[in-house]
Amino acid sequence: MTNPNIIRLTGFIMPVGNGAVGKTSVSRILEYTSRGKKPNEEILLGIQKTKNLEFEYATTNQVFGNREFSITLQFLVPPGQKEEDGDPSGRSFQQVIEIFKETIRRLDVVIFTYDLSNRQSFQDLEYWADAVKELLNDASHMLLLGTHLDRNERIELTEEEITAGLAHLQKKVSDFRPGWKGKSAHLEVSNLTGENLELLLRYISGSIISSRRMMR
Ligand SMILES: Nc1nc2c(ncn2[C@@H]2O[C@H](COP(=O)(O)OP(=O)(O)OP(=O)(O)O)[C@@H](O)[C@H]2O)c(=O)[nH]1
Ligand SMILES: [Mg+2]
Repeated sequence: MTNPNIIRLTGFIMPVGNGAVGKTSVSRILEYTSRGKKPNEEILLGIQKTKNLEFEYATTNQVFGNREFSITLQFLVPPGQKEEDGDPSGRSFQQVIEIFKETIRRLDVVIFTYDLSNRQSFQDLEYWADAVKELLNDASHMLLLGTHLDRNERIELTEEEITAGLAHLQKKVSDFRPGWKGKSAHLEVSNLTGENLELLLRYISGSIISSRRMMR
């Protein structure tokens, strides 16, 4: 039976970042997390390079304050292929955005995604801030997400580097959009072991609620 007191919301989330950082993986695996399941290698192995805009979603029940919410996270997952890569085997991020930008009306959360074992993918987030900034609105929240937390060859990004990186992304967005008042945070997860994915689900849910309140 559906509970009439539950507040239902759908939020739109776009993960951006270099190829193979785990944008599709995290969007797909969160659906398993929302059903209380752990990910496994088989699911990850079935994920292929993104060549167009992909859609994944997960629905989660969360309590904030004394309110119960049923939140649908609608992920819009673009390719990590950059226009200048000139790879003809799939559409680039820019080609996909050119096609879909009129249909993407609001993003509640942008997830700047990098692979914790690949420093370049962290450094390139600046590129992705430039690439995605026109799709944001003043209440879009931003999350800096490190994947591959399970890897042993993790690069050691210090807390200062992460904080500075996040501040840099915030500045890019607010220079472009002076009225921007979204919130930012960072989190590290593993799409293989599921570590911190419940926290991610809750963080994104809270961001959607907050972003909606700001737009009122
Ligand atoms: N060990 C481990 N592997 C991961 C993790 N996240 C993703 N992968 C693997 O990394 C590879 C790339 O993941 P994708 O989700 O396809 O990456 P993407 O960012 O969507 O890449 P593009 O579609 O090319 O832009 C896949 O083979 C995944 O199995 C993680 O947290 N840990
Ligand atoms: Mg992908």
